[in-house]
Amino acid sequence: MTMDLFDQLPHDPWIETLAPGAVVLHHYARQQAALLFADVIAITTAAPFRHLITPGGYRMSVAMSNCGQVGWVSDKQGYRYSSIDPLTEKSWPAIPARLMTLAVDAAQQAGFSQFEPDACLINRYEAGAKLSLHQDKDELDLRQLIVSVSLGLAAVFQFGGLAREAKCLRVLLTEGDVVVWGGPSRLNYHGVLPLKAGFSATTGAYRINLTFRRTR
Ligand code: MD3
Ligand code: FE
Repeated sequence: MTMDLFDQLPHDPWIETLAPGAVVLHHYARQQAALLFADVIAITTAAPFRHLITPGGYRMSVAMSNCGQVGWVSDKQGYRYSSIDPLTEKSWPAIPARLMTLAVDAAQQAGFSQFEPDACLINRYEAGAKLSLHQDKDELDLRQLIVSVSLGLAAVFQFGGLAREAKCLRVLLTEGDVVVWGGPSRLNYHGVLPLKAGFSATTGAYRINLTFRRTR
């Protein structure tokens, strides 16, 4: 019975610095998780999740969508940001105010006062889905930070170095964790290990990750 009282205590975000410029705000968005997920549902009703094809011809195990002025897309022609969703042939939905505020506030908490994202990539992981080690470098100005928000099932995130061969740190990202990637860590290799099956009260069988970016 008294456990319920503990569960309702507001817990401060626990801040962890992985590397210079890479700051994890553990649990930062946890109280808002259901509202944030409702925003994801609204966005992906207009711009449905889809499994993109890599330039090499492989179907990505992570399903993706976007909101914002542009969205990240991949096909046999390559990776790029596009103002038109190739699936619906319409503009992407705008970034909802709640998501925008969260990203800007988190950046500020991590010490970055100037962040105006123009794109938000939404990744949906089902059991077994993974993201291989990669760098994010399709943005015009690579000095601009990226803010990531995780919802639903937890996943093991791999944080490497500037070389693919560098040893990776493993970080468990759970619901409400927000990570700010700026400064020297912006070009570090990173990935997500295959998602373990489970059930989340917020998202059901899925993990959702949102990455807010300034692309131009
Ligand atoms: C470190 N997403 O969408 S978020 C991606 O959990 C991506 O879905 C992962 O990698 C996910 O590109 C990881 C954390 C993240 C995002 C961007 C980064 C870490 C980063 C850019 C530079 C360094
Ligand atoms: Fe990435």
